Order: sequence, then C-alpha cells, then structure tokens
Amino acid sequence: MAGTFRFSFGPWNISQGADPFGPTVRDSIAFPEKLAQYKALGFDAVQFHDDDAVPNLDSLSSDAVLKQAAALKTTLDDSGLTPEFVAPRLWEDPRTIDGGYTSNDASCRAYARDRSLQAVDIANALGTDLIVLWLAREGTYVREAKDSKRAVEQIVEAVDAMLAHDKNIRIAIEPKPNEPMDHTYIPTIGHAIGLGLLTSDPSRVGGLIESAHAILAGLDPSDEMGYALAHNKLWSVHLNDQNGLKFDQDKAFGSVDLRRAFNQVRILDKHDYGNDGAWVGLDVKAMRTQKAGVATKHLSNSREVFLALLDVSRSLDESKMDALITERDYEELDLLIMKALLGR
Ligand code: XUL
Ligand code: MN
Repeated sequence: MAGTFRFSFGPWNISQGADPFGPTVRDSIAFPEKLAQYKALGFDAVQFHDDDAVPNLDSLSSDAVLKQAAALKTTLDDSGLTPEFVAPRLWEDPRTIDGGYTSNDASCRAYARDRSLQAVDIANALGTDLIVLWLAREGTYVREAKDSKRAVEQIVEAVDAMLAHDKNIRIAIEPKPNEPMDHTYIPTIGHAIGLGLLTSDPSRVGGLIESAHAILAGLDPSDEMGYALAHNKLWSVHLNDQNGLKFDQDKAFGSVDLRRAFNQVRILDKHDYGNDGAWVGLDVKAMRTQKAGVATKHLSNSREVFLALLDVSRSLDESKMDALITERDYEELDLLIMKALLGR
C-alpha cells in the first residue's frame, strides 16, 4: 500500500491571467522559458496539447509537424523531462464551433478526426503512448440540436480511428460535465469507462480524472478515483480545487477543501497509484492577481500540499482507525482525521 508520486503539468498552467471579463495581466512566457522552470518547481513531466508541442500545426505539412515534434523530443531529453501525454485541441478552430467528433457538419467531423490522428503521430514522435481526450465541445447548448445516442457512437468512431491508427496508443478520456457546453455527453468517469467498452479495444481506453470536473458534476473526486482504480482505468489525474458549482476554477490543490484533497491523496496512495508510471498532473491556474515573477507558486504550492497530505495519510494510526471502524464509531474517526489535518 504505497504509491509512487511524480508530478507533471502543461504549459497552459503558466498563464497570463486573462478571464472572460478582462485581458491578460502578465506578459506571455515563451515555451522554452516555461520548460526551464519545471525541475525547479519539482516537476518531471510535461503534458501537451498537440499545438503546445507543434504550434500552428494546421498550417504545416505532416512532415513539418513530425520534424518539429522530433526537435521537441530532443529538447525534452536534454532537459531531463518526460512527455506525459498529447491532447488534441478540438475547441479553438472555427471548424470545432459545433463540436469535434459530434459536429453536425461532416467536413468538420473529418477535421476533428484527422487532427486527432495527427496528435497520435505527435505523441509517437515525442515518445509517449498516452493521448488525453478532453471532449470540450462534444455536447449541446440546445438539446434538440444533436442526437445523444448518435453522438456517443460518433465519439466511439473517433476513438476507434485513433486506436486503429496506432496499435500501441492508449486513450485517457478526461470527463467534464459542462463548460464550455451546457451539458456534455461524457460527464463522469463512469461514462468514460462505459464509452471505452463500446470501442474496438477497451483495454486501451481509460480515463484521466480532474478534481474540479468531478466536483462540478456534484461528485466526490476521491470516490470517482476509487471507481476508476477498481477498473484499472486511472491513467492520469488533474488535481486542483473548486469552490462550488460555478465556472471551472482550477484552484490550487487543497485550497478550498483540504479534507477533500486529503482523500484524493489517500485513495491514490492506498491503491499504489503511480507504481506503473502514471503521473500526478496538477491542472491549476494562478490567480489573476498574482504578479509576474511569482505566478508559478500555484504549481509548487499544489505539489507541496499533495506531499504534506501524503505525510498526514501515512502517519495515521491505521490500527486505531480499523478499531474505530469495527466499533462503528465514525464520530471518533471523523475527529481523528480532523485532528490529523489540524496537526494536533
Ligand atoms: C479543461 C481542462 C483542460 C484539459 C486539457 O477544463 O481541464 O485543460 O485538462 O485539455
Ligand atoms: Mn484538466
């Protein structure tokens, strides 16, 4: 009973502070400068959108895309950094306005599929076998606009195309119930695992659980993780925090509910997360108020909180807890956990 915890984040987690109501408040930081900060912040792996790895990839030839990906692999090797995954970004191009795989326009669906296959090629060139699918716009604003059964079939077809394109690639679906859509078709990890069962190779379809996304679905992230772990499908996590049901906040891990964070760390540790090489991703965002120069603290702080909670979990008196569970004295168990979190 002990996991192995190594940490990753994506370049989008060092950001300029724009929100829907105001412009950027910090200068943009060039990608090589971001890479240079990983190790000092305590991180060893990088998560990529396809166009984080190869900017403007839609305007490049396939050869040029692969050449740039190969050059990035050399940079990563030289920096001692591992590429964790590549995620096709299917939510910014005009052709994804109505969704990617579930767009009502066949030519837009073809764009989404081709771009996803290219993301697989980029993953290969970087040297990772993991693709993450955040199905951003696979949903509706207006229920009548799409057919939910057909939409699931279309997502399965897209996943099947990726699985057929490369015999080794694994696909981790990152469920999220809403935002930018009113509702999405794959809102929880149960949906993601169920979708995997419909594909041509369920053994290569798993999930990535983001704390905030589970909370937005009204669920407890640690229970969602337990569900995925029971299926051997927890292939990555995006730890962060979320203050109630509103926009996706990506707050620093543990910053809203320390006990909820503690339970995520505990379930991962109890069930050997990471011993097979899976990473702990921190999908956290700096506050808009944070001044440039100290706008990476959300990353190192989240990691520090994770490791502190790991210490708390590992230092608990397990036999005392077992006895309280046997006695069904959950009030005392509750206090024991609160005291541990209070350091008393
Ligand atoms: C969106 C989200 C994304 C994915 C990567 O809410 O979490 O950052 O993690 O595409
Ligand atoms: Mn995420």
